[in-house]
Amino acid sequence: MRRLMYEAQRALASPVRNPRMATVIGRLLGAAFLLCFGTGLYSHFLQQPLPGMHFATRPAYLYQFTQGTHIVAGIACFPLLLAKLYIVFPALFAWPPVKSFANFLERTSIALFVGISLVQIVIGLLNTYQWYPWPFPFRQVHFALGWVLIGLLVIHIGVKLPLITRYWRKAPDASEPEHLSEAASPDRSRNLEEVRLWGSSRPGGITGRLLDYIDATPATPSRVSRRGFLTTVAVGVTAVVGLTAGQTFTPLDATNVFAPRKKGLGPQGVPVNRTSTQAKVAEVAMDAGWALTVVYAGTEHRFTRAQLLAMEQTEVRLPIACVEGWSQMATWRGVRLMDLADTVGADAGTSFRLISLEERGSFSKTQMGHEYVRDPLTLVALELNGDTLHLEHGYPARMIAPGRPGVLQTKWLSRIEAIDA
Ligand SMILES: Nc1nc2c(c(=O)[nH]1)N[C@H]1C(S)=C(S)[C@@H](COP(=O)(O)O)O[C@H]1N2
Ligand SMILES: [Mo]
Repeated sequence: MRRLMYEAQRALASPVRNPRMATVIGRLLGAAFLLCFGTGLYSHFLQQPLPGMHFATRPAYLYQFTQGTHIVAGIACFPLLLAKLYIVFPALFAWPPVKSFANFLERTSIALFVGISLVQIVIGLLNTYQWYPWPFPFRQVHFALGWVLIGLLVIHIGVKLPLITRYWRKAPDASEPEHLSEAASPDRSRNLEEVRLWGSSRPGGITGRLLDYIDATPATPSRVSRRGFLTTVAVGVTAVVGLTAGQTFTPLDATNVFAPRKKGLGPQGVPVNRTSTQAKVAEVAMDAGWALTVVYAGTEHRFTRAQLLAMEQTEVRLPIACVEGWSQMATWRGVRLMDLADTVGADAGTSFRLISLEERGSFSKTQMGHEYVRDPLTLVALELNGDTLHLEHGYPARMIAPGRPGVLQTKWLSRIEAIDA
């Protein structure tokens, strides 16, 4: 077995399967992971703030930028992770599989790291297509796995630190062991001889045939050159990013072929994530008796659409920036939330709970910190892109605020309640 594995490693030897290349790709992958983790934490806490947390409301495109980065970096992980696995693949054939307890821990942590990384980027990608072929809640699991991965990343870097520092800048030269596998032995002919003897004892068996194959395979490593490999990885990353990033990054709109959302497609030129039918609000939202209820200090204040339209109207340019990575700039018109808050007598430190006509759904009730309430760009929007707000965009009124995730831009508003401090 040992010899078989040894020869398998030898057959897999390649100029790109070396610690230097593992370091080069590993750095990029590590950077992408850290970007995903940082932007992911930010997105998570915006949606589920810890007590006392406050956020920057500007620049208005802040969340569009952080979440766009999250998705782009996550998508780039696909070719990078495949490249990394390609490089270290021969290590699977190390024999014995476990040499010591430390070695066992190292290999187990790497197996977990690889497996969980794959799960993380796959469920993240499927989430951007709103496809959930699993029984668990996406957001909580994605968040928890993020922490696990950061822990495993720290362990991985710690274990590999000697290799990483050694190959951080330097290309491997002839005096260094070139390959990650142990099979870079100069003693190939003697080995092969033994292998042949051993293999021929099982003629026609799988082992025998594999050994015949290895025997017939020249010792010269594969012809994948370092430059060719790096070019392939670069083309892969450019392709997956270039063909999707246009969903949030306007200059790439023309090449947005694979992303789930396309800029400008949808009623009033804005995509719709959840329709009024899915949210089961079509009827109540069109009811002529609708009024927005604002609750402060136990008193309910009702505002009909006509009354809201009679108040001072403000026009703002703000994006819808969905957690799923797409975003769309739009022109909104309506009443400043600040003005409504003043009208009901709320003070500057008041945060609000936003309640939708939608009865079910995890974002039918959300919270808005006072920093957003008091931002002059935050509107109870009544119009979108020059027309009455479309039912699918939240008619009769929706919230729009700078720097917030799409999920918190509540459509089909029903009530706004002050939260007791
Ligand atoms: N009441 C309610 N508001 C909602 C949602 C929802 O499901 N219900 N979806 C949110 C999400 S996830 C996004 S990205 C934006 C999308 O707004 P749009 O459909 O007008 O583009 O609305 C948000 N507002
Ligand atoms: Mo969203």
